[in-house]
Amino acid sequence: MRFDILTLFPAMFSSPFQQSILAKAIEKGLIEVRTVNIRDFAMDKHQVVDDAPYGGGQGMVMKVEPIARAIEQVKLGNPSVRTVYLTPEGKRFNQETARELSSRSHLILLCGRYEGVDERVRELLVDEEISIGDYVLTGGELAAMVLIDAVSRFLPGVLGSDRSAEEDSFIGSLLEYPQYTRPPSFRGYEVPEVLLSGNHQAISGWRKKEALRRTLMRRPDLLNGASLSEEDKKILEEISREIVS
Ligand code: 6GU
Repeated sequence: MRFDILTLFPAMFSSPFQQSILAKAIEKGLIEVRTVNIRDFAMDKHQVVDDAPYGGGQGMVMKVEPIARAIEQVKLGNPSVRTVYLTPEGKRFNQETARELSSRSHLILLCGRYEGVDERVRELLVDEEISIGDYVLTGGELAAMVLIDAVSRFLPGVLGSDRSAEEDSFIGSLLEYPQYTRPPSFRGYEVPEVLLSGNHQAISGWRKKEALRRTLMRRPDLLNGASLSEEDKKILEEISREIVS
């Protein structure tokens, strides 16, 4: 899968993709991440990419022509590429959107700065607008990194062969159970005995209960949409009884 990031700050993207799983994914050719500097597509002598808003007001607006030329250059190589604009006004990004986007072979990620882009960019050049949450960042660059990371995890071979993105939190609508590794005792805080027992049935029972407990305590909203078995519901009742007593 290929990502073309349109940005005024391409240097922001150097290190995140040179580490760990995403670096390996690039090395294996599973993903390709390129940056396109929008400023290179400003045709005037001073390479102006922003201007004051018509009608007055605070800040600067990113101009339409450099963005249009940058997008059109990427589209020369692939006319069917999908263009996503990262903005706090977009549709909220989640695991489901990440999975959907992972079925595409090529995305353009347009990163806004300042007071955003000229509305004609959104009307004429963008297919989809995405926000990564209800807070305001200084630009779309960090959001683009988040999106690429979450989407790439769904591509076959990016995670270890024995793991799949589907198994992780939110897909089954439960949070993960607590994990421990050596030592068995740290400053008097012991690893739960059942995990050292070698009794696999007891261990999976404990993990199920702790995943349900954690979800109930931290993200009860996830339980509404979860596909809970009768067994799960019994365990939840048991946890609720333990809490009140
Ligand atoms: Cl995509 N951009 C900016 N600037 N702020 C955000 C965001 C995006 N998503 C959440 N906050």
